[in-house]
Amino acid sequence: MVNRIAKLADAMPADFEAALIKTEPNRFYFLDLDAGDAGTVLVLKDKAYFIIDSRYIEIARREVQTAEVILEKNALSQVAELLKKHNVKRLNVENDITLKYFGELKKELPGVELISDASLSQTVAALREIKDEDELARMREAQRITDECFTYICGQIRPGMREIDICLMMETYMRTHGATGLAFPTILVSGPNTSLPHGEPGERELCDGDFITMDYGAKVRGYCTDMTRTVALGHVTPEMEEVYNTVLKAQLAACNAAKAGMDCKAIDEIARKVIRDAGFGDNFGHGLGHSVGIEIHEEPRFSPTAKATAQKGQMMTIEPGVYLPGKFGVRIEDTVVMTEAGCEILGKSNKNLIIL
Ligand SMILES: [Mn+2]
Repeated sequence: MVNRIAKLADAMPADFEAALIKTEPNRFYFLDLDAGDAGTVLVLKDKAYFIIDSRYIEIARREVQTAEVILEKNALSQVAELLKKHNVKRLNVENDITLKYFGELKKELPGVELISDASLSQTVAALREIKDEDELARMREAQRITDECFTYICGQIRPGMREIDICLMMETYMRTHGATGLAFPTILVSGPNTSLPHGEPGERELCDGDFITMDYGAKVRGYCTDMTRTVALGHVTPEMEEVYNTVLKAQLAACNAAKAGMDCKAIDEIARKVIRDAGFGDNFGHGLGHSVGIEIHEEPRFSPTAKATAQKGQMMTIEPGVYLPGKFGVRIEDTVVMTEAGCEILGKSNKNLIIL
């Protein structure tokens, strides 16, 4: 495995002494070990420690190779001892720890300067943005399962089934076909509920003439994928077809144009223009996409206010939508990997209008 801890020390400013990694996704990124919300990682210039309680100590000792694993007794006094031992006077902390934890650090680490600006969090975020081969392989596997699940569920959906039942079938399929988890709780909405971009699946029974929007993804060894498909049941009205084809055109335009080196804002605008030109500009309220990895929503974003430039190796979603309140909505989403030549769509699921 790539030593991500060594990469962190190299990426920090020259006066870097030590960093405390406490947030869950960052700890996972550095250790490649899922210990839930437990454990503390202390990164020094040329050494790292992982202080972890007895629930995870056996697996940590077996799996973690890039940090010395220490059984947790009182994590903060252990950190204090280690800082003293290594003569560390300045400690970078993530800027999204809780105020409560920050207060405890101040109390337990007297004489240590806590650096709580954004420098550590931003440095870690920048490392996490660019996926390495191993991360990419996990996301490809997650997408393969996500695609398979789409084919499976399209063969199962019938009028009269409830949203929550289909949802459960999808989640069961993914968990029994290689997913180590779900990227997020599956969104499955039907009929008028499809105008809610992140509606919750409920007891509504599917009927002829519904759109069904499925926004979901598998997780494989810590890495998420994200896909949305909207399918129809029985038949569509001309208005439904028009909206569907508009969203599809916008999605394809963005997928065809996006490449590393472009402004994220410009990529958003490509899809947004298609939707605006078709007269649905006011019905596409969210950004075009987001980065994805250990977390389902990471930086950067494709949005009208984005400041970043797309970079090679970023995993992004491209997910335009049009939502007509009280009527229906359509969203089509793929996860893509940014390259200098363009963007490669990770999945293979059909995007043309499917009428089941
Ligand atoms: Mn998404």
